[in-house]
Amino acid sequence: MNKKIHSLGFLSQLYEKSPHIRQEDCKIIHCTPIEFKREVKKETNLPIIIQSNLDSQLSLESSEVIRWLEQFNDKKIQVRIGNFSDPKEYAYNRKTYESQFSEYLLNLKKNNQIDKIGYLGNYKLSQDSLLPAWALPPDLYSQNLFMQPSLWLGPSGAITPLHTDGLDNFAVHIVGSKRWTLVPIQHYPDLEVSVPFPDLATDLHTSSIDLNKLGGLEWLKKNHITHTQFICGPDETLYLPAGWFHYVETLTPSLMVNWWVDKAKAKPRILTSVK
Ligand SMILES: O=C(O)CCC(=O)C(=O)O
Repeated sequence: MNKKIHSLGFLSQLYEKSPHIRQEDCKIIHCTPIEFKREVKKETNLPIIIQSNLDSQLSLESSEVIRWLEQFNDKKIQVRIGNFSDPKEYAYNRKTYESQFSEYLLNLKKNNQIDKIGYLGNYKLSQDSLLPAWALPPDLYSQNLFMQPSLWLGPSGAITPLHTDGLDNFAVHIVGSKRWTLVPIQHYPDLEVSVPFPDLATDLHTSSIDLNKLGGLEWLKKNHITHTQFICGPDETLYLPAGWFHYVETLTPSLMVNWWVDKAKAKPRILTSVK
């Protein structure tokens, strides 16, 4: 096993400073937006699901969603294809095809098959994109602490293999549900990690463990890797503290917008205050 802790980026500092989380304490916390700041101050470094008070009950067919997505219709997009759970394809041999947003959306509605249409993951929204309240992170921090958000749109079966981004993340689930499997950064040395784009993305550290092939939770349990797994869905925002490894499976056709905290403006885990 590659036990190396790559000294690139902020991850090595996070690794040094993160509290050790025991399996019995590794669970997802649920709270309201108001309770969130209080939860975060406890510095447990645990992920939190924030239940929105909007109760928007949206689907890909809702008129608000259709109207919102229309603004992207003419955009050219790169859609991920291939073996989604394969870490090598994710990190090093990523395959994409070019499409137009409107065409992809139409295909997604007609044909919910990952091998036919692929996954529009991490589509960066431009500065002039309009964002409705149900796509925003909880109104607790100044909007300018966040980087431009990304949109994730895809059918069931879309998988993002195990990796960490080194940034605090608010993943706003708008339509559909995803299963998240999380591993705290203390297990960095056990996860055969590499940095696929050292010049472009120093904070993207990917694991070569193919959780899909190895049997997911069973593999984690067998190897005594602390972990938690849960499903996150509409009107919920996952707060994922910087450093957590995540493996994400789309369970039903899904639309999500995620907001990374810009570390040039706020230290990763400002929320839990890594000095
Ligand atoms: O939803 C996904 O497929 C992956 C999301 C992700 O990796 C992230 O929000 O950092």
